[in-house]
Amino acid sequence: MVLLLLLASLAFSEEFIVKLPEGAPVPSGLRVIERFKNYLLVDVPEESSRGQLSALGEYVVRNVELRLLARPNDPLYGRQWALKVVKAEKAWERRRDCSGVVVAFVDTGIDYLHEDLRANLWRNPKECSGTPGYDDDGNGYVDDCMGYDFANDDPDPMDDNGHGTHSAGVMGATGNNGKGVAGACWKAKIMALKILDSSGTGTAMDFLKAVHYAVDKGAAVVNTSLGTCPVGHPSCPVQESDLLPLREAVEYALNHGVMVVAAAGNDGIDADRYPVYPAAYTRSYPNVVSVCSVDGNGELSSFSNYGAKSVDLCAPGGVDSNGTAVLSTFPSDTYGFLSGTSVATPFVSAAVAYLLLKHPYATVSDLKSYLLQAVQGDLRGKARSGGYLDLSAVVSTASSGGGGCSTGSGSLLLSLLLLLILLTRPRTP
Ligand SMILES: [Ca+2]
Ligand SMILES: [Ca+2]
Ligand SMILES: [Ca+2]
Repeated sequence: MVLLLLLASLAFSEEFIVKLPEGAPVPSGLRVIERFKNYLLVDVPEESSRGQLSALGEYVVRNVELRLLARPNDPLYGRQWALKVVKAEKAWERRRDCSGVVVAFVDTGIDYLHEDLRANLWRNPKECSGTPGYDDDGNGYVDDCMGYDFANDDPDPMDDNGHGTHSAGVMGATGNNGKGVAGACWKAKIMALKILDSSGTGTAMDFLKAVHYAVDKGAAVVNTSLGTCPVGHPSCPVQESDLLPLREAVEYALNHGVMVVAAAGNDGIDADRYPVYPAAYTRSYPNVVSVCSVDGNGELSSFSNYGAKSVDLCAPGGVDSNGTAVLSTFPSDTYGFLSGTSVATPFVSAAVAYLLLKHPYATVSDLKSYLLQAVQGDLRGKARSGGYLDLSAVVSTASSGGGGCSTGSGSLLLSLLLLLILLTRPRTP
């Protein structure tokens, strides 16, 4: 048969769907990959034989590739230039859901009723369905259903400033829901912890309490878009010795394998010389990531702190070529623009969440090293990684399971340990 000869003689091929007439037999000589009812998936070498195939069936068409439509339908998405800077669409082809990881936002609170956030908020089930006025989960906080307000010492972390709602939306505004904006994660689990008051100021004591709360309630990442003034700078009254509680909060997170993603600060200075904490703890703690800000062109924002040792990587937190800042959620079902390293930080928290989902047993050091490799641009001398976040690289690093992953002795040991645990795990009936 001519067709058979054609199939045999040509190396290059393409898949076609042949629809046979109802009840017709499968023609001989076809390289059938799969049959479904009267549809055949066949391997066809070239265009010429397609014409011959046409005589056999009702129609013959290419088996077209379907791709996930990673561009979300959120009406304001077209104005979210920062998502393009981090290559979010490419990342979303692989992953869009971070809801397997709880990310605590230690900030001004969150408008947890916001139309574009409420689906993505963490809840404390024992308190949400518990007894009013009673500490149902025994964690020392009464009725903390939606998180806690440490600034006013009450269980309502509603945002009375706007900053925390904006930050939360950057990481986890509900994507593809036909409303507002898209977060770097379309689905998320965001814990609202308010330590900054309506004017945006808070204390080290409340930071300590909030980090303990986050860790004790199972958060894997603490997003902290706040910090001290640049220590050592004449304008800053803070002494290093005053910072022990802040340091111990970071240590508490470290001891429980929790990452702390922190803003590098908006003083436009070298943080190696004038460190802003907690971000600058990246120098001594593997669970801390310090985030600087880039503009739409991938260059360091003029306000952003930098530092070859004290800053890890940047993310978009500045303005694009039109002078437009980063769009996200604002309280009362509104949307608005903000800039700052605090805006850049939740992009990196999203990246850490994606990494954790793929590598649930990775150490904080592993996570940090994956992150430092997943960068683009040229920010050498400004940040340890020498670049700014590439979310698509984060997600492919995460999906490769090997290539980009650290194979240090620590990881190897952990793998061996896991293997042993699996091998000795009792069988369930
Ligand atoms: Ca409680
Ligand atoms: Ca209660
Ligand atoms: Ca949305």
